[in-house]
Amino acid sequence: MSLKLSELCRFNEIVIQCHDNPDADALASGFALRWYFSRQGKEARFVYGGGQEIQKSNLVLMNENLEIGCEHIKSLAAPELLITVDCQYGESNVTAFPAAHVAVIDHHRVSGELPELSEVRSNYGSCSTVLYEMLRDEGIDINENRNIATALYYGLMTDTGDFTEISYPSDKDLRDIAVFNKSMVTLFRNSNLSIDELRIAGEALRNTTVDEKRCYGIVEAGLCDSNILGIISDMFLEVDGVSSCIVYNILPSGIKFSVRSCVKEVKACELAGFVAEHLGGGGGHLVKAGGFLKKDLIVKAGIAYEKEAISRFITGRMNEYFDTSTIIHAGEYRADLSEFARYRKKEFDLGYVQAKDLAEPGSEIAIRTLEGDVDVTVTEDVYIMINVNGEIYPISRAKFERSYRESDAEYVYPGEYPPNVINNAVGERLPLLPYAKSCISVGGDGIYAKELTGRVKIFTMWDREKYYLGRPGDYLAVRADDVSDIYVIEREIFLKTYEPFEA
Ligand SMILES: [Mn+2]
Repeated sequence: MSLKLSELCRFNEIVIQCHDNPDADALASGFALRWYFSRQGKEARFVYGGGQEIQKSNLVLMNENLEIGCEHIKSLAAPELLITVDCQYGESNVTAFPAAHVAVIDHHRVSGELPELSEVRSNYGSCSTVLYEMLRDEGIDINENRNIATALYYGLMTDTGDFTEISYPSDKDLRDIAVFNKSMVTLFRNSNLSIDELRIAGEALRNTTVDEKRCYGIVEAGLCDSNILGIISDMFLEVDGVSSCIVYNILPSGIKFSVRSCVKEVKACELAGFVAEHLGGGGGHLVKAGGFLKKDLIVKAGIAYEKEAISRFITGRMNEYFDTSTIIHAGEYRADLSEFARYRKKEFDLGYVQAKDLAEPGSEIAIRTLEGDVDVTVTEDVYIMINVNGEIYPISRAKFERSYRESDAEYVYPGEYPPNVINNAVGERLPLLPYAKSCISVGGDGIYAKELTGRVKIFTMWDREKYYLGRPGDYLAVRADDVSDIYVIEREIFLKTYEPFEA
């Protein structure tokens, strides 16, 4: 997947769309893309949907002062080409508009099937950086237009916590190269809140609840833009003793909330998903996330749609999250094997890749497993398994050799979407299939496993910073030949691929 902007010029009627509740990065990306088209003699529209018009002061100023002209729309007659920027078509925060063709330019994790015309660089700090590079690839210098350079710089700045979360070379390039309008950026930066929003934040912060045992905080805020919820939660997280928090407000149609976490034991995106389970949706990043609970679903669940009942519900969900998750650190945990039964893998044709075929030894790659992402340093001894359903996970060469036998058969991938890993240093996606070889499971010593009755977070031998999540019904597994190697197997995969084994 590598999209060039010039490939999009074969279309004539073009609409650029960013996510609902646009942020600075979304505005900047669409702005730069529309500028590109206008240079090619094509007039594109730049729009966003959703119930709310941009309210946050810095974004209103940015949209007006830089002449971005992003329009809020309710409906759209299907254009020839719809390009989503800073988001992916089909996502829950992207109002679905019809289009004859769809393209995607983004920097978030891939969330579903991508159209053929897409460029997603998941490890980039901002979509502004993606646009900066795509323009450069067309021989266009962003500094030809001061407003474009200013928008892209500010988009990157706001998406990376004032550049503090920057680590990729291209992000640094944009930061250092952009010749931006300093007074404009200073103005935006100091217009983050309106006076009413400052009062809403102040009022909200007077009524914080902190659970000292579980180290979380809860705040209900008044009516405000969802970005303000984020600002309040950022501030709340700074408090000593608060390592995760949720800030919400009650809207006529449902409850909007923002989640933060500064500890590796709590992924903000997972906590947001837990709070919203069955009642709406939640997600985001490890540190910052958010979500929405739909009023009709809340009422249907028997919860009164009023302050007190909602507060009790949110507190209950938070307590449940912390009380029902067990944290396991591989290597420190000693499994009580009397609770486990022994299993071995059925004989299957599987695939594997040697990590060194994908990236230089020493480089760090991100492997997206079913139970969570792991960052792994490439060595001669790292292999990546491609399991029966096409999902992937890392395995050491020694364990691979004990459990699998190489086969001469050509490898046929069983899944729908070809798997990738990401080279973290450059944010590049590396497809596995060109290097995949066939192997057959030989059983080996097998594993000890037991069905989970609660949620388990496992910091495996592979990654001490990010956990695998196991849910009730999944299986906790320990390798029989190395009981310190503990992990989670998703229920369906376990039932499909393992059988009882008497040694
Ligand atoms: Mn962004």
